[in-house]
Amino acid sequence: MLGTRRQFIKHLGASAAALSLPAVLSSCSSRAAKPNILFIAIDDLNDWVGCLNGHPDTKTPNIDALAARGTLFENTHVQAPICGPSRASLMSGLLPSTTGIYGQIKDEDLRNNEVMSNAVYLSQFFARQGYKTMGVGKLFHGTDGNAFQEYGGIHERFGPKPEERMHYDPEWFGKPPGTQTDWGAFPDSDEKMPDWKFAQWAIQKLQERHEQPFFLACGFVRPHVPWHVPAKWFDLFDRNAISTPPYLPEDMNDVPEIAKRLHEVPMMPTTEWAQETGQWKDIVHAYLASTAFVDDKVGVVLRALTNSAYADNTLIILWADHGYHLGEKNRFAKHSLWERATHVPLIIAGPGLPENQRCNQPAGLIDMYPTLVDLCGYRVPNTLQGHSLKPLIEDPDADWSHVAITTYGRNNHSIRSLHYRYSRYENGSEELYDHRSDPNEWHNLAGDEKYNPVKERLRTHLPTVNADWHPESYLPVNDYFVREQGAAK
Ligand SMILES: [Ca+2]
Ligand SMILES: [Ca+2]
Repeated sequence: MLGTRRQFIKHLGASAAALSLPAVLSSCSSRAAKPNILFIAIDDLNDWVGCLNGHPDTKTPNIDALAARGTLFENTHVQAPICGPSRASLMSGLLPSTTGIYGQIKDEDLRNNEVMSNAVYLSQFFARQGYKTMGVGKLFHGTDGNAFQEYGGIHERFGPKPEERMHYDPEWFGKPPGTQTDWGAFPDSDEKMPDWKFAQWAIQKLQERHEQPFFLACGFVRPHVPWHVPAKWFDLFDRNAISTPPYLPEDMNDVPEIAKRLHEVPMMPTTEWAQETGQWKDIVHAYLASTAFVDDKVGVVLRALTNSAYADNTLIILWADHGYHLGEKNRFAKHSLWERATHVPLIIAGPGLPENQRCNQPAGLIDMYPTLVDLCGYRVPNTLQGHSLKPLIEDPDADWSHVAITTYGRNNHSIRSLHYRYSRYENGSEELYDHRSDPNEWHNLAGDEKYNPVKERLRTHLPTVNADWHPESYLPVNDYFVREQGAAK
């Protein structure tokens, strides 16, 4: 009976979608009417955006307004919890376990293995269909010069720096170097920030006349460290009233040893340190200020699109390359297979697409490539390892058997389903969390026999290939990786 009713609702949903969806989509069958694509990337933005309810004090009115104009995939996860491998994966449509790109990598080295030498990047796919491809800012880890026909540069990447660090330098505390982590109000105007320049470049492209459909990519770099933005963005918040995220000091007691070693980021501040020095709220304040700043730049570009000749025929997709811990799990870092580092915003909006929809089925950034191909009416190449999300845009409650997979280092994977996170490390150690009762992932259920069927089911999604490290990919952040890479080379 239930099944019959569900099928009936699904049928209704499908009919409604067929009627309401595609001004854009149905017109996609003709080559002349291909929609443009505005592809907005944000660096190191976790789920602290208003529409995802990740933090009560965050101010992201422009991203929230975009979510209200489209579909918010509220259970979206990255393929890798750091910049380089996350971006290499989503642009190639291939999992890190297939490419061997588990760590950072220079763009000029991306192609130096057999799998990647044959990959067609997302932007290149559209170029082959006759699109004009343009990009600015951080799209790959640096940028691959061949990936866009026009590239507007990355400027000074992470922004102008104060003469001296303001609040944190790992070497002040006897820690290893290797992070730009610092925070504070700097410089004195938005115009000095690379993100401001990236937005201006994108706006200029939106004001130009284009004879072909375009793929325009704009990659913002805040809230990546250093958390330096002008004072006006700090002034949006009352520092003393800012909430710190949930933290359980004994949280690591039920985490496998290999997970502790793998997740170690010795150069970064710990929560214990931030509590002792009274700086936790200041760090959160700076991250929120950086997030509000980048949200404003997203808004500037979106308003330019609305005021352009392309307002009615442009798909918009907004995403972040991975999340970030701001004190949860005793860390201020990405580099983890836990929720706050894997969970990111993903919004897809455009003329003719449903508005104000939320979908909580698991999605991955790897799904963006096939989704855009599908939404624009092209056949999805069978080499891609993601899945088109178009069925979920048509009906957010559609049956969905896929999961999101995050990989950190070779053969360490975390599977996110609708309700669970299941992580399995190379030596067989496991974690299991039930997000219905434990959204902070404090209570590892992996040792409880009651959950064996759940683990067994989730295990079937683990990648069957665990490629060797790509020869130029590296991540020497801790002893685990130094040893791994030493063994690999
Ligand atoms: Ca990043
Ligand atoms: Ca725990």
